[in-house]
Amino acid sequence: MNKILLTGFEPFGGEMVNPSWQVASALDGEVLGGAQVVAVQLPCVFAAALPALQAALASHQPNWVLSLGLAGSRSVISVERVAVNLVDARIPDNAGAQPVDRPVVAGGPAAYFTGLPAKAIVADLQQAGYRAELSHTAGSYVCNQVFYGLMHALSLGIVAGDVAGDVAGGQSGVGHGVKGGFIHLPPMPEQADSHPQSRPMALDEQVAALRRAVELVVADTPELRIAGGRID
Ligand code: PCA
Repeated sequence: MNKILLTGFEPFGGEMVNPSWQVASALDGEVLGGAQVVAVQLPCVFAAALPALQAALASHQPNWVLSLGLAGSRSVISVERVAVNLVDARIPDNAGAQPVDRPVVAGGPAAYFTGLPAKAIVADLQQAGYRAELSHTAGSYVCNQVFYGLMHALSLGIVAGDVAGDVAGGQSGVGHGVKGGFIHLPPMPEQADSHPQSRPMALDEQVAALRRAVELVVADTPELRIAGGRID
């Protein structure tokens, strides 16, 4: 059966929960659009997140990869369109590291676009009544690092190699054609005190919305992408 790898992050920034892992783990094992969901948690640690992603790619050999993260300052589900080759940490990661002005992959392209039908996902979620938007920045913290590292690995056809750009070291696992992308989630109601400027979204609502998003990722066709049209 086809597989979609859904990643979520461990809590960070002193919080006890992260909706990205709550959502991913809630969908773990479901079959959506004929694909099995496999959920894997990533550490919110610059030095460890991409190796953990790489290990998950190698062991699960997915056909699609959707990574999720918390955007504590946002009030909507943000379907990310662009990953940039930049690490510029606003706060220390869970290992205490706070890298600034570094590339994710030295010598890599400035940016990658998502491989997922972002506009179609946003349009579908909005039509179904969920708060969703197209986002043109995944920030410059661990989420953007994972998004960029994922897109870099998939662009090279590396799934069993080294995400940090070692083409020669990459063995062919799942090859070109594996599609990947990133969605940021708003805080959950129990996080409201930590994010007073954001409108929280209940976990059930986030899970239901992401179920729809996964179904569209799996059902992706050129027609679906064209139907997205212009979205703000
Ligand atoms: N959000 C952070 C990293 C982990 C997470 O869930 C981010 O947006 O970079």
